[in-house]
Amino acid sequence: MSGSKVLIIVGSDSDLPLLEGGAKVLEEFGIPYRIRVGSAHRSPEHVKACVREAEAQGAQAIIAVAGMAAALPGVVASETTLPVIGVPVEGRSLSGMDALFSMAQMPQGIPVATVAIGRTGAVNAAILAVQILALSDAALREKFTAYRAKMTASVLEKDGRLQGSGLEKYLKEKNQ
Ligand code: RP5
Repeated sequence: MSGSKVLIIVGSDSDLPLLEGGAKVLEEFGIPYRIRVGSAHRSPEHVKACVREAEAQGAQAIIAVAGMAAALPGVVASETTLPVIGVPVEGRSLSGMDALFSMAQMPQGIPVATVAIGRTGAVNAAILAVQILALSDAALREKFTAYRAKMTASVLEKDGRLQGSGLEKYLKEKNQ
């Protein structure tokens, strides 16, 4: 999509189900994004082309999602000066630790902002992208501040209810 502010690139279409929550966050903030499939190992030239295209279209952050020997975020980071956020995928073995270390243990000079493994990481990656975009967008910054305030209010509301009802009733109502 022309004008996408965030590129999300996944190492395989098997990573796509993970993206739901993160994509929802970007939509909530009205941020145009594009999702591409491109493997650092299986289609390196295509990955480079995706990065070039995203830069040309004005992307300001890239979210790279990959599992196993997850070279994708590092390779993307080496191809661009845009900030790259890496989401480790919980693969079929090693519980995603392989991907986590591949992203977090980048050599000095080419960082990948690595978030949590799996769906939570995908949501946090999207939130981080919003924060990056908000640096140069006052209206977005305001929206993000309201989002945070809503989160805080929700915790306070839960605590208030717990104080009022006690543990047993609270859990019963929560599980209904
Ligand atoms: C990684 O290998 C991908 O990001 C994916 O998480 C994993 C497995 O890929 P498939 O074999 O499912 O295509 O490169």
